[in-house]
Amino acid sequence: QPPLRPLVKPGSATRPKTQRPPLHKVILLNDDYTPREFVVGVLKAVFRMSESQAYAVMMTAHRKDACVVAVFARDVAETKATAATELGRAEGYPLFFTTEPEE
Ligand code: TYC
Repeated sequence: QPPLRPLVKPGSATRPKTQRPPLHKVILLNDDYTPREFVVGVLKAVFRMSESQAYAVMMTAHRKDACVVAVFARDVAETKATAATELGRAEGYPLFFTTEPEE
């Protein structure tokens, strides 16, 4: 007689799917006043982007009015968006970052 083999892979029937927190996008909005180089500096400082990454994101926001910067857990997205917006505000610029849930 062949050995009896389990019908169900051990563990697979009862193991719950891992829950991941929903991600939130940080979105950079264009404005007419904040200098391009300042936007690039904020992206580098707050989002740890390289000069070329930051320049590309800044130019996309400039040309299309908005650009997704990155996605994070909600609290991280909100903290970074606020910190980046505050850097502009401290210099009197209307630079604005917002957040929205991903899909
Ligand atoms: N539009 C600004 C200018 O021409 C530069 C800028 C780009 C500002 C992107 C904000 O999200 C922004 N000085």
